[in-house]
Formats: sequence, C-alpha cells, structure tokens
Amino acid sequence: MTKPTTGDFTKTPGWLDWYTGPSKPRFKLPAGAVDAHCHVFGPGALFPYAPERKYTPCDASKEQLFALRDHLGFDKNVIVQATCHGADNRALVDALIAAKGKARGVATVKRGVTDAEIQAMHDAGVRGVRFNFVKRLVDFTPKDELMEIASRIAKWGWHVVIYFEAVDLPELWDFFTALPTTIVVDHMGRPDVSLPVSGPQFALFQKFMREHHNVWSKVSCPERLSVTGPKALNGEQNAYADVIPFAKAIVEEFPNRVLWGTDWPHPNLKDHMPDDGLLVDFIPHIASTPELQYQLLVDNPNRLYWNS
Ligand code: 0GY
Repeated sequence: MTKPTTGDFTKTPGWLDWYTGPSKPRFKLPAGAVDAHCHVFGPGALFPYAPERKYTPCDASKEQLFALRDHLGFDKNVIVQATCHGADNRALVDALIAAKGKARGVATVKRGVTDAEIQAMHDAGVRGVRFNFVKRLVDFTPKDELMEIASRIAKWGWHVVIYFEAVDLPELWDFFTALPTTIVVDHMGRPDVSLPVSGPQFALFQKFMREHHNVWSKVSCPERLSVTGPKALNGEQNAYADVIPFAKAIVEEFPNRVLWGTDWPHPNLKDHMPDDGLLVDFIPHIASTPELQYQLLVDNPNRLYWNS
C-alpha cells in the first residue's frame, strides 16, 4: 500500500502511521465477510479535518481502504465517521459513493440536520449515527439533543452506534436504554481487560446486552484494549491474549448481535500499530466455529447494513 501522508495538516505528535505492508491473513474469511468498523481520514487537502478535532490523523484515503479490503479478503466495509472530521461527513459520503454498494456508513450529525441531508446520506449508504462519549475524543453534547437526533433518524431505519468507556456505563445506562433504535456498541464498551472477565464491570455490560435485545456489540479493537499486547500468534501466547475471554464470551452468548472490524487506520495509537493481517488471524480465537464466524462476519453485518 502507498505510504500515509498528512495533507495540509500536521499530525498529532506521537501518532503512529498505519501499517503499509499488512500480512496476508492465514485465516480465510468466509465469502461475503464485512469489515464493520473502519474509517477514512481526509485526505486533509480534499476533506479538511474539523476545527473542533482533538487529534490530527495521517490521511487514510478511500482508495487505500479499498486496497486493504481486497488484500485481507473482505467483501465490504462499514465506514464509521471519526471524531477528527466532526459532523462534516463529506469524506465518508465520498467513500460510500465510490464503493458502489460495497460500503455502508455511520455518520455524525448535529441537531440542525435537515431531512433532505439525512435522505442524501441514506441514498449514499449511511445507515446509522454515532454518539461518542469518550471524553478524550469529544466535547459533551446534551442528552436531549442526542435523543432528538435518535428519534429523527429512526424514521429512516437507521441505528445508533455508541462509543464509551466501561467505567461510564452506569451513568449512561438510563440514556442508552431509552434510545428508540437498534444500538451498536463500539469495542464491547471498552472493558478494562486487566480486571476479571467474571467481575462486576464486564457483568454490567453483559447484563446490558442480555436485558436489551436491541443492543449489539462490535468485538473489535483487541489492539486498543489489550494490556499484554501483540505477542506472536505462534509463540507461547496469542496476540492480545487478555482480550480473548471477553470477546469470546460476547460472541458465544450473543452470536446474532455481534460485528467485527479492523478499525483501520487505527486512530490514536502511540505504542504499537497492528498488522491488519494478524488482526484477522485473531478472529478464530474469539469465534471458534465456522457457524460463529459466519454470523459474526457475514450474516449479522449484512442483516444490519444491507437490508435496504
Ligand atoms: C476508534 C477509536 C478511537 C477513535 C475514534 O472517532 C474517533 O476519533 O473512534 C479511539 O481513539 O479510541 O474506534 O476509531
């Protein structure tokens, strides 16, 4: 793949470039597999980063994303609006149109969004909005504004993607459980994987999914959640071994409400940048049978994103 650039912007100090030579995965993805969490960044010279952003990424264009899709063996992508583009969805919509049906999108919108703007995004392939509660990424948005947006987009059959830290789930519980749409949680609600998988923090997340059948989870981002890190897969330990029990528990209890994505180009990573091929090789450790793999990678994302 071509090297990352930074357009007209200077990337945040310490930010690692995405990996340009991903390995070919040993795990063969089933036909029709979807990378259900990835981003496009800019390029900044064409699609400037938002003034309110908390970081400046390196560019990660639609062409580079589609090359990765083909290299890894995915059929389609779900492209998620990242905070560095704020509520300016032009780069996302541009990528969706260029994908010619092989990508769907999750946008960020503000209260003032018009029906015509929602319809135009729907026509391009947007099927959800993202509400971000991770404090290092966004400024606070009042809950009544988010609830109003959720009620509006529900009419298009869209869902709400939520991104939060596990410690914040108790405080956000009432708001999340009042949302009128399907809800998709990013990265299992970011559990602290140094705590026991059977402990109260993760139990609350499991209760959230158990009691609310409209809640789905992405079992993605082991590289972001792991404390043990990227040990070799053929060594003593698997890569991101400490994340496996958490993701496996969610896949096995809720096989028809889980999604998986690479998270390319991996915003905000400063310690190590994952090889996307090795991330794909992580999948059979959390979805251990062909049936679970099919639900996670093919059936669930196609049902949620390509049903209209
Ligand atoms: C992710 C994770 C992160 C960033 C964003 O929108 C974003 O900026 O989601 C993060 O820094 O944890 O899923 O891309």
